[in-house]
Amino acid sequence: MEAKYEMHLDYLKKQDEVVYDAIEAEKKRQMEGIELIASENLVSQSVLEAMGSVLTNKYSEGYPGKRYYGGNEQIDVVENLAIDRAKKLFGAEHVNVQALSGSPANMAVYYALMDLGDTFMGLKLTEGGHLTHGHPVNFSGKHYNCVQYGVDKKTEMLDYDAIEKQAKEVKPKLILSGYTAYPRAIDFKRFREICDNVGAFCVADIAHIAGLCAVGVHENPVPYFDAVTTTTHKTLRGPRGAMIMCKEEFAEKIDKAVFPGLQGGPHDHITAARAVAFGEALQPDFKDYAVQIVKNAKAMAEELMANGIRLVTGGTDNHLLLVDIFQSKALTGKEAEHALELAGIYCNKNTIPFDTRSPWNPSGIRIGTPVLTTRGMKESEMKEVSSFIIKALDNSKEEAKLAEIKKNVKEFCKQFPFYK
Ligand code: DSN
Repeated sequence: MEAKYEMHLDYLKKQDEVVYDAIEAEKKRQMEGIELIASENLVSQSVLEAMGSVLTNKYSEGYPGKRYYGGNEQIDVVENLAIDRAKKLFGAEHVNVQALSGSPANMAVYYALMDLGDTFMGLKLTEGGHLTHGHPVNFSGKHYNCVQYGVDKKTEMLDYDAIEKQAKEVKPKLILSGYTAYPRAIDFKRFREICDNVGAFCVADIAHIAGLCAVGVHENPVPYFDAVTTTTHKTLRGPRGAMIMCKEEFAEKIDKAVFPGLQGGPHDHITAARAVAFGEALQPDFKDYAVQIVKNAKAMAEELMANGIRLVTGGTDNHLLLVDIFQSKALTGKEAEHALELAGIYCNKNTIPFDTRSPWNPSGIRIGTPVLTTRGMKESEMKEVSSFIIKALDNSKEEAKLAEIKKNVKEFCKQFPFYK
C-alpha cells in the first residue's frame, strides 16, 4: 500500500544532517511502531505544510483587525478562518485560537473567571484529572484553592450526586470537568445543572475528546458551558496548540487573559495549521473517523478483557482504556511501558483510581486508539494489536522475545503506511 503523505525535508537534509537524521528516525519509529498514546495523533500533509510555513516569521500581538504590529493582513485571514471554522465545528459563540497549549489555555480561563486564591473544583490527577486541574505542584493548585473531587471507589466512575453534595459544601467559584485519563462518557448536562445549583462557572477541558465532541460522538458541552478549553492535537488531529471557546459574555475577559494577560505574540503558523485541521474536521469523513476511534477502543477493550486484563471501570466509551496492569500482570506501569516499548508498542504509565503507587511508577498504563484509527485500522486489527500487547506483557523480562515481537509489529504496521 502507498503511503498517504510525503514529507519534503530535502533542504534540511543538505543543511543540517544531524537534525534531519533525528526527524527521519522519529518518523520511522512512528511508522514502524504501534502508537497507543491516547493524547497523540498523526496530522495530514496540509497541516504539516502550514506549520512549516513562513507564517512562523510574523509578530501579531493583538487580535484580527487590532494588532500592535504592521503587516498582518494575511495573519488576520488565517486567524479569522480558524475562528470561524472552530465556531462552526463546536457551535461556539466566541473562540480564541491563540492559546499556545493546553496549560496556558486553562490558565487563561481561570485568570479570566476567578481571582487568585478563589476556590474551584477539579478531578484529582490520580483519578483521571490533569495537572492543571488543581494539582498542588501546578500553578492551578498553588494560585487557587482547589478542592478536588474523585471517582466512586466501586465503579471507578464519576458519581454526580457526590460531586453535587461536595460542591454544595465547598461553594466553588468554578467547577471543571473534562479529563485526561477517564475512559467513560461525561454527563456534561449534569455538570451544568450542578454548577447552576451552586452558582459556579461551568468549565470543561475537552482536550482528549474534542474530536469526538465536534461530531457528536461524545456530548459536546460548548454550546451551554461558560468556557471550554481544548488542545488541537489530540483526537482533533491538528497541530500542537490549544483554543478556548466561550459564551459571548466572557469573550472580552478571556481574550484579555490570553493577551496581554499571559502571552505575547501568537504562533501564526500554528494558527494557520489549526484552520486547516478544523477544515478537515468539518468534512463528512471526520465523523466516520471519530466513530471508528470509539469502535476500535471498544474492540480492544473486549479483547484485552477476554485475555484477563482488568480495565478501570470495566471498559470504555471513548478513545482510551485505562489498564490496571499491576493487578492484571503483576507489573508496574513503568515496567509495562518499558516492555511494550522494547516490542515497538508505545503507551504511557498512568495512575489508576485509588492507586497506592506513585505517578512515576504507578499501577496502570493508558492506551488509546486515535493514531491507529488515523492509519486506517479497524476492529479486526485491534485484535492483532491486543495480541501483540498481551505477548509483550507476558514476556516482559525476555528481551529477545520482545525484539522478535518488534519485528512482527513492524511487518504488521507496513500494511498501514501514512508518511512516506
Ligand atoms: N499530556 C497530555 C496527555 O497525555 O493527556 C495532557 O496534557
